[in-house]
Amino acid sequence: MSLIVKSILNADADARYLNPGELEPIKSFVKSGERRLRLVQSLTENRDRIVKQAGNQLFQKRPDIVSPGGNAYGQEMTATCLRDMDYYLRLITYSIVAGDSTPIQEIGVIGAREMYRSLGTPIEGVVEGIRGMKNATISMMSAEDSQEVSGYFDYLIASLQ
Ligand SMILES: CCC1=C(C)/C(=C/C2=NC(=C\c3[nH]c(/C=C4\NC(=O)[C@H](C)[C@H]4CC)c(C)c3CCC(=O)O)/C(CCC(=O)O)=C2C)NC1=O
Repeated sequence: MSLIVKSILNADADARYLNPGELEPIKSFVKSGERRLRLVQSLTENRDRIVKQAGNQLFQKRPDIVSPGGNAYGQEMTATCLRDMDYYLRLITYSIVAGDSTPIQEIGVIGAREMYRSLGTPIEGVVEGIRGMKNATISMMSAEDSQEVSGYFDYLIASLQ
C-alpha cells in the first residue's frame, strides 16, 4: 500500500481532512517520485546481473548449498534458488515505488521462515543471497541512491533473520 493510500484510509476512518503531519510525508514522497522510478528502472534493467553476481558469491561462500545433499543441488534447484532471489529483488522494486516496506513484508516475509523450514532451505543462505544482491546493487549506484535502496534491503534482511 502506498503512503498516499494509507494516509487517505486513516483520515477517512475518522472522516477528517488530511492533516499537516500526513501531508508533509506525502509532499516528500511526491517530490522523490522521479528518483524512485529511476531506481526501479535501474534495478529492473540490471536484475539478471544482480541475481547472477549474488548467486555466484553465495555458492562460493556456501558450496554445501549446491553440493549433493544441499537444498539447491542440481540445475533445477539452483535455478529455483536464483528465482527466489529474483523474487525478492522484485519485491524491493515494489517497495521503492510505493515508498513503503509493506509489499516486502506482506508478500515476502510473512510465513517465509516456516515455508523455508518446511522446504529444508537454509534461511541464512537466502539472507546471504539477499545481502549479495544488496552489495551488487549499491556498487552500481550513487551514495544517495544506495541509501534509499539499502534501507529496503536491510529491512528485508532483518525481517528474515
Ligand atoms: C514472491 C514471494 C515468494 C517466495 C519468496 C517464494 C519462495 C519459494 N521458494 C521455493 C522453493 C525453493 N527455494 C529454494 C531456494 C534456495 N535454496 C537454497 O539452499 C538457497 C539458500 C536458496 C536460494 C538463495 C530452493 C532450492 C527451492 C526448491 C526446494 C525444493 O523443491 O525442494 C518455493 C516452493 C515452491 C516452488 O518450488 O516454487 C517457494 C514458494 N515463492 C513466492 O511466491
